[in-house]
Amino acid sequence: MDSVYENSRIVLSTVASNENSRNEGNHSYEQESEREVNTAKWNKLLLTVFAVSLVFALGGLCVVSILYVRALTQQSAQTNTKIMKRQLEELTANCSRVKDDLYIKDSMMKDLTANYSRVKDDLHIKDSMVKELTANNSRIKEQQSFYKAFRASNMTAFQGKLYFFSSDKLTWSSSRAFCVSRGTDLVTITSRSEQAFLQSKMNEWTWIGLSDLETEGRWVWVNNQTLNDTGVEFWYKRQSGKSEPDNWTKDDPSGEHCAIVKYALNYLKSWFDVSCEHTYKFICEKKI
Ligand SMILES: [Ca+2]
Ligand SMILES: [Ca+2]
Repeated sequence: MDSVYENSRIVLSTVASNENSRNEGNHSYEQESEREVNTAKWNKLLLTVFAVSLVFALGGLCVVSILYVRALTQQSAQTNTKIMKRQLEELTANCSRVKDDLYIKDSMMKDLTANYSRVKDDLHIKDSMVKELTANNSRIKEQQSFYKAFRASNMTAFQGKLYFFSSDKLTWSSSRAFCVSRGTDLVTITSRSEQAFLQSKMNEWTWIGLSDLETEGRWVWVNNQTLNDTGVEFWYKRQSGKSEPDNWTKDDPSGEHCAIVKYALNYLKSWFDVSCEHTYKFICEKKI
């Protein structure tokens, strides 16, 4: 009986021992599984942390890159701005210098223009003076020529007039042109004494400065005085027939329009109208 009991107890002990062993084995497996789960969780957590860190690192790198690029851009922009500002200052300075130069040149141009105008005016004045001097010189030469001719000819003075008695014979118009070219004109007789004086100096028929070339019958002296203006006339008077001036056309069909003095007659009746194309001596006159 005891042996059976003892065997039974051994068996029970063995069973109990096996049961314990089985229980212990199950417990280790659970622990191992739990450990693996925990490890996986930690790995996952670490990966998540690593991934997040990596994202933040990349983000930070991007931000730093952006800031760096922005800083570089700003620095470049500042540098460019400084360069442009310096260039602008230089351009402004150059512009100012050019403006000053232009102002100076404009002032110089105004001065030159004013000087040119003054020189031009001076030249104009001098040109006028030269012309006036030339004209005076020409008049002086004419007077010298006249006085030279006066000394060399039978020219004479009477009551404030000089008379040139020609030795050559010309037509009336050529005679007048000769007198005018020497600063004189054909004689104008304005008094009985002058008529008497001139006729006393004549030795041939002689032109005087009287004509009716412009209007037939209207006798006018070369100084535009009429016979009414001077108040004296010394036409030849015939006892019978028409007296002078008669505008005779048998000698010249165009008539007679120029006056002569016939020296051998009464000086109070010695004027004749004749053809202007005849040639006679003449008298030039100049007031002194
Ligand atoms: Ca006439
Ligand atoms: Ca006549």
